[in-house]
Amino acid sequence: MPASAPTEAALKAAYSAACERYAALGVDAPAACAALTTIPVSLHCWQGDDVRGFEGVTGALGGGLAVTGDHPGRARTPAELRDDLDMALALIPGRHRLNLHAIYGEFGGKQVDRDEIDATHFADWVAWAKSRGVGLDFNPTCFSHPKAADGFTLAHPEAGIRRFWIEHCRRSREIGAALGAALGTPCVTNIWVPDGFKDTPADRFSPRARLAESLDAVFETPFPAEHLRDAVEPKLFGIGSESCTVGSSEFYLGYCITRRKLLCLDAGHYHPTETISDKISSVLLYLPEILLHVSRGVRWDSDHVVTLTDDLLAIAREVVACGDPARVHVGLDYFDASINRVAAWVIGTRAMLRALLVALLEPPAIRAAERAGDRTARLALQEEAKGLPCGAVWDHHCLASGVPVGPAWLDAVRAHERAVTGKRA
Ligand code: RNT
Ligand code: ZN
Repeated sequence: MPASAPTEAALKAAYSAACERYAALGVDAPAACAALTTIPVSLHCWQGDDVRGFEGVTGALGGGLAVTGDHPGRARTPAELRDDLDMALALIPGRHRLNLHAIYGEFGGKQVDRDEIDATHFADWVAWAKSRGVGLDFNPTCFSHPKAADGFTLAHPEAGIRRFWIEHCRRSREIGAALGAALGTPCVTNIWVPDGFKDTPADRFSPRARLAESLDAVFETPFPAEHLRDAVEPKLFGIGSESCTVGSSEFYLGYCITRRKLLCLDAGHYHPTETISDKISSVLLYLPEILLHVSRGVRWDSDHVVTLTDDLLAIAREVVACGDPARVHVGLDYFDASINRVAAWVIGTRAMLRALLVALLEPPAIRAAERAGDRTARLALQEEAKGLPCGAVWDHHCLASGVPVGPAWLDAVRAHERAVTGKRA
């Protein structure tokens, strides 16, 4: 017998019972839902096309990144990518953002090298974002390019190559500032460079000094904070840079604190047992704002689709527990080509939002127990909280936001696959 979707009346009844249950614990569930709508998640454009972009040259994915899988239907043009994003956004409650990479510019069939890009190449993205009411974020693309073929960009030993990537990153910041100005919401522009060593370097100091110097050159021009927020992203290792990454965690933590930049914490960029949830409160003590790249590493920085794991719940909890979620820009970063790419966006973004909702619904008695020094009660209440009816609140939040409740969103993705993505060669 096919399962039937719950009726609206059943969803509302479950929600009102859940609200009562939460209210008894001092938690205002409708207020939690209202708070959730104020937290945007930046969807990463690169899930839609396996990090290929629209430069027109189909080089291999570089920078030690890897996309695996051969599910049909990746977006091949900006119009297709926007179409797929529209589908995904229609299935996710709330207003969100789109995170673009420089290679997703629209170059009109011309060869425009990375040191020649400007805001005009993103005019159609701005028009789309305006009409959808979404903000844009941006990233220079310092990989998948002949001048990054040996694995070095901003820390390259040759000054000419460094200059090329400095120019690319400067232009990326100009574009970011233009996007932010056009849309009236600051564009978080995040720099990640792959620079690193496959095998034991003889000199770790000089490349790091070069990276700091290049970054300082990139950040020379100030832009208003209402238009642009600069972020930089550390990493532990990549494929082909297993022994030493120039832009390590310590490198960028020091850089951000001394240069007042946003630190980007990517969940896949640390040792496999190291989590970013514990880092959030530490770095927020020293930096006004940070960026998250929420991802899911499986055994390594594999960039699996984000799901509702303990790790994700812990990250969301810390975003909320810091007291001002606006200080944490939440972005997604994964790429899976083995499943429907629109579904990958929807699954990951809904998981992120559900984790944030769970955090917003946390009973205050847990913190109170800790303040009172009652570790037994803290642990008991943490465990009991896992059984609270957050699912009923989430379902109602989806209903109230006009998006499908439960797995019903999959029907829309399947229809889109039949009519659109499945027909792509
Ligand atoms: C790479 C970084 C970086 C990229 C994107 C495509 O390890 O996580 O953020 O994934 O820029
Ligand atoms: Zn990342």
